[in-house]
Amino acid sequence: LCPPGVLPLCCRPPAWDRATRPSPSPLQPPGLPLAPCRSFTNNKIHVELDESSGVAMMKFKSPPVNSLSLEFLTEFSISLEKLENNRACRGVIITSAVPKIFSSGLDITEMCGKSVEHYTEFWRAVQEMWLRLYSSNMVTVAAVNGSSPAGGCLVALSCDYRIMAENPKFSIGLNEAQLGIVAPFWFKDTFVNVVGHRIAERSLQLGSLHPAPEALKLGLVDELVPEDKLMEKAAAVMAQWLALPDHARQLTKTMMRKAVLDRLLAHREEDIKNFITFVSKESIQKSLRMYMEMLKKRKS
Ligand code: CO8
Repeated sequence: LCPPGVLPLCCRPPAWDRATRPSPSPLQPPGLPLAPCRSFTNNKIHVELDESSGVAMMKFKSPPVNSLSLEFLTEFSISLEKLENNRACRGVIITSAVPKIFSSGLDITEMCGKSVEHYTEFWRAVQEMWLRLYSSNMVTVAAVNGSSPAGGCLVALSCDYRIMAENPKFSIGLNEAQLGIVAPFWFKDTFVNVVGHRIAERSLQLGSLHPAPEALKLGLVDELVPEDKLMEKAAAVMAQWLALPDHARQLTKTMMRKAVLDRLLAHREEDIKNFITFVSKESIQKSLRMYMEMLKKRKS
């Protein structure tokens, strides 16, 4: 039994497995064999698997800004699990179908004026998404084709490789301090593992959002490429990583990431409690409301 708020992912059938596919499409004439199930779409994410290369393309499609709402995070975790359980899939490229935005990070409305039960469920879903992505056995490549603040940056940082569109208007970083909130320790750990302690410390304290060229200099992204070459490059990088035997790469990845993953796993419930205590404070609620108002004002 899953505790309340835990996604019962382990209980779901792998929807990509042709043998266990529940029923043929209504358009499928009776008696004909099932066509290979290659794509999967839900409300906020579209996934397409090329079974010949073993590479899936995951596209965020939740306009206006791909904010990581509870529904989004749930779909994200389920999509990752489906791919992970599909033997034909060895790697996933994560990108956005929304122009100019990779992801605007956690949906701030999920953290404003909600119940303790809601905060618990939401935060568990944030943890679940990160645990699945950061520990994935698949090769994960982020093709960052737009701005990527806070939780959006965490998604990119959790991948094995980051390629960003060469557009100085796109920025990336953990800007929590600008909202008057603090990046949780596992956001920080993930950041430190990519850019090192000094850069992470300065960037986190200042809540910096780094324009793409600066992000490259800091090592926050691995490569910049012209926007129209992004997917091509992501596919080339993926092919390079997939040229190695999976087991050696996977064991190495586990060795590099285990300590950080174990830290959250050991303190998961405490981390939820801390989040609830923090986000329930009137001063934090005020900061978040003011930030949302600032976003709206900036627009008008
Ligand atoms: N959550 C909810 N709504 C959002 C978010 C968000 N993260 N970001 C933008 N929106 C909304 C805007 O309010 C606006 O709504 P409306 O249309 O109703 O006015 C709509 O999306 C479109 O936004 P913009 O007009 O600003 O769109 P632009 O294309 O001009 O800019 C940006 C896009 C650059 C993404 C911009 O919206 C932005 O900077 N957003 C804020 C990003 C941000 O700071 N995210 C941080 C979230 S916090 C987080 O991820 C981690 C927190 C972990 C710690 C928690 C401990 C308490």
